[in-house]
Parts: sequence; structure tokens; C-alpha cells
Amino acid sequence: MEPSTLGALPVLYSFRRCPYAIRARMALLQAGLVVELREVVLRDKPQAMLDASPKGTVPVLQLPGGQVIDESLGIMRWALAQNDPQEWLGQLEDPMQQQLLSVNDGPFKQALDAYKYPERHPQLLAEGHRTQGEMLLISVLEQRLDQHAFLAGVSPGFVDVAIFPFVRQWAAVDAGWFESCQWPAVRQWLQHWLRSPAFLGVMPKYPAWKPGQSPERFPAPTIA
Ligand SMILES: N[C@@H](CCC(=O)N[C@@H](CS)C(=O)NCC(=O)O)C(=O)O
Repeated sequence: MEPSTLGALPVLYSFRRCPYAIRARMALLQAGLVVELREVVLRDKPQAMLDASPKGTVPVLQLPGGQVIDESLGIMRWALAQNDPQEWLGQLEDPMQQQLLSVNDGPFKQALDAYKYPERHPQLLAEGHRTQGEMLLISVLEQRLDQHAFLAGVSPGFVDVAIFPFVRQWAAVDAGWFESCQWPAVRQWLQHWLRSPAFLGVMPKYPAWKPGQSPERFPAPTIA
């Protein structure tokens, strides 16, 4: 393992706009943890990252002892196992929350990719893929958010952070359509997250990491 030059900090390989990496960083922030952040260029992944996790997806968290966690939900769980100030991990025992996560990460993510890149998924027009996303997840979120401000209940929770970055992408595919769509509670919830310190705190830009460069700390020192 390549030692972190920020002492014994975990190393996070990340990509700023990736929804999986966003939720991992949000959980690290929620847990109050500090890591060395290595911003990855996806078309030119660093060898050190591929050595740690050959499957080549971000985020990847490498702990000082050598353990590697290369699934975003695993990184979220690990972070909150260190420190869980609002007891988010307990929420995962709720089957409804697990169901939301698996729909988001499975069929909804597939519909999202097809909606973003309809030319790669010509079995439907973009609008057809969008309707699939609405039926699979957005309508379910709307129902829930009509009852309380967050998916987890009256306060934000694990599922909110885990799902919001994907809905952010979905809304951005056709922002004009989203602004006038029939999902007002989802729109309000998304607005909350886009303006939240939790999201803004994980979105500062980092230069692409190169071996030997001086290490970058996450959260950025000014907001820690
Ligand atoms: N199941 C993984 C998925 C991560 C993932 O697919 N990340 C994308 C970026 S958003 C990626 O690294 N893709 C590899 C590539 O584009 O080369 C997780 O939850 O961490």
C-alpha cells in the first residue's frame, strides 16, 4: 500500500460529479471524518487506485491499515460506524428504506443512464426513459415527501443522502421540464439539498491527483 502523506489518514479516490462519490463524501462529512482526497480523471485512472481496487470505479476508500472499501454504500456505512451523530445507520433496518435504496441503485439508475444517453438505449425515446424513472422511483419519493420533509422522516437521513445525488442528475437532464413537472415535493426536497451545507461542503473543486503531488485534505480546511 502506498502510504498517505497526510499521516495516517484514509485515502479517498473520488470524482467530484459522480453521484456515488457525492454520497460517500456526504457521509464522511456527516461523520466528521477527514481523509486525503485524490480527485480521479475517469478516463485516466491512477494505477494506485487500480491496485487498491481493480474494478476501477469511484469512490474507493483505502484505510491506513490497508483495508479497501470500493462501494459507495459501504463507505457510507463505514463512515457512520465511526461516528453517527444523528443515528442514521439504525434507519437502514427499515425495509422501506432498503427498498428505496435498491430501486435507486438498480432499475432507477438504469433508467437515468438511458434518459441521459437515449442514443445508447434506442428502445425508447428520452421521454420514455424519463417516464420509467418517474414510475420506478420519483412517484414513490413524491408520495413519501408529501408526508414529511425527508425520505427518512421529519429529519434528513441515510436514504436522503444516498438517493439525492441521483435525483439531482435526473433533474438536470431536462431542467426546464423538471421545473414544471408534477412532482412538487421532490422539487422542494431537491432544492433543500442543493442549497444545504452538507452538499455544498462536498462540492469544492480539487485538482486531478498525480502521484507525488502534495496531498489534498477533505473536507477542505476552510469548512472543516
Ligand atoms: N456500485 C458502485 C458504482 C460506482 C460507479 O459506477 N462509479 C462510476 C462513476 S459515477 C465509475 O467509477 N465508473 C467507471 C468509469 O466511468 O470508468 C458504487 O456504489 O460505488
